[in-house]
Amino acid sequence: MPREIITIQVGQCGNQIGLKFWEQALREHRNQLLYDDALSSFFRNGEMDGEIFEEYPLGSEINDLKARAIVVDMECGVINNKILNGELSDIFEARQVVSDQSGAGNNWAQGHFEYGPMYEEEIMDKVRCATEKCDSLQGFVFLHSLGGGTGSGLGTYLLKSVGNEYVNNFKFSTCVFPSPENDDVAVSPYNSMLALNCLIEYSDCVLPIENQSLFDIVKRIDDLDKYKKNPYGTSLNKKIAKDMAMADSKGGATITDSKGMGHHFERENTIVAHVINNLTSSMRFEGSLNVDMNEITMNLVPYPKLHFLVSSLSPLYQLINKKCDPRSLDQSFLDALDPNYQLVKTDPMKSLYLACGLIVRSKTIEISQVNRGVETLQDKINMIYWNKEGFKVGICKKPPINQDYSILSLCNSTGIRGVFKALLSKFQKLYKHKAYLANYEKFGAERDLFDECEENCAQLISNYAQLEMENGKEVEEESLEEMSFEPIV
Ligand SMILES: Nc1nc2c(ncn2[C@@H]2O[C@H](COP(=O)(O)OP(=O)(O)OP(=O)(O)O)[C@@H](O)[C@H]2O)c(=O)[nH]1
Ligand SMILES: [Mg+2]
Repeated sequence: MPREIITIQVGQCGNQIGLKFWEQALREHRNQLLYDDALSSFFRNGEMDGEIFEEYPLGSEINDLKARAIVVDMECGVINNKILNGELSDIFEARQVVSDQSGAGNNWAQGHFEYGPMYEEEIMDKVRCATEKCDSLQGFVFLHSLGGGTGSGLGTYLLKSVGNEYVNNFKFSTCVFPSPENDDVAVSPYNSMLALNCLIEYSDCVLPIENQSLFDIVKRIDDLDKYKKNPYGTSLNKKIAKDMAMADSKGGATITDSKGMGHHFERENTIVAHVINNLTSSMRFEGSLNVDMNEITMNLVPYPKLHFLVSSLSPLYQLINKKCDPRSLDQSFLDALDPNYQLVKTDPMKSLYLACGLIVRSKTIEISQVNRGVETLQDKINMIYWNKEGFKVGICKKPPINQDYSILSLCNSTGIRGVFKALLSKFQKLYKHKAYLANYEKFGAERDLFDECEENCAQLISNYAQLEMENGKEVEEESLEEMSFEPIV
């Protein structure tokens, strides 16, 4: 059975989220003694012998764990400070890392057309090295943002390179979409659209995460937290305290400092890492009903290009603040339909669902409880007419640390088109004025490419709309058919 997953984390955002994910995953496996099949999906076990990492076989005691990860950034700050010299430096080997000095300057084209060809060979060599250490490679998880230059441009370049070489292994992309209201990168709509164009074509499954959703969740946590009344102590005068609270809650401090010192999306990334942890939990631990990422992709993506998932996690607010949000199990199932629990904002009641996945983590949950939760959801949502039963459920018997249970829902729903519509309109506002285009043309991103991206995004939006229309018609016809059996009175 295919097993190992290789994570490719690119750019500042990809690496900061990656780091949080590895940190949480390590904590979850802290008390484990033996290196088993499940653990080997994300980690290698062994010991350093000089420069070489000597691998131990399955079934051996856990010694040194190394992440099956490729770490790439064209700026060296995060890599030097946090990856190679941070608390988790032991789980990365220098040979897994590729970095440069100056970054891609928030320019997709520089990341894609300059750094792509420049670093392709070096990075792909590292990818090959990582795959050679796998018994049976399952696929790749990419972590990156879309709004900057490296994660967006080079990240999508690597997605293509990996796709060309590993045709039969899935490519799963976890991507952070810039906040439309609070982003420091003026050209982020260009970068995101250029990246989206590649994701539509080359990724098997995308988990979009909107920074605005993360900021809103964090703000709600702050609003709920009584301690936050005066978080900055009594010695500060009220005005400074107020300004800081404002900046924090808007994500303002986060944004203006995103490339420098200060707040580094700490809480936002903690949330994303929890999502990835839940997503991968049933691969990392033995469970009664395991689903791997291959199955998720297979079950949730009925049309190849409509492969964008809406995720929500519950309990959510407690992850950051223990005092928030106690949820009952039944409530947690329903949170799958609450935009306040979604990592990308959609309107569940106005969406058509093509397929849904639930990953439930609990030691004690019974199948009957899960079935009841699924039935409640089925009653509430509008599922496409040919897939009324389209729920895929995974159960992992190991709950997250400090929680009794958690439910991650992953839905393929037409509601996601709102995200693309908003992005397209932001893009068009800039493109209409041909703003900043010279910066992109300089690196080989011509207007043809911009036009292509615009068309493909519009096409994607219309594909979702079409499904809604067709479903409406089918449902109408079905009910007419039913009616035709009624006795005529
Ligand atoms: N959630 C989250 N968003 C981030 C983080 N770091 C940056 N961003 C967002 O990502 C976008 C910028 O991308 P970065 O990842 O900083 O850029 P990069 O990939 O390093 O590319 P360059 O620096 O341009 O070479 C903006 O929308 C930021 O708000 C992070 O750690 N977490
Ligand atoms: Mg950067």
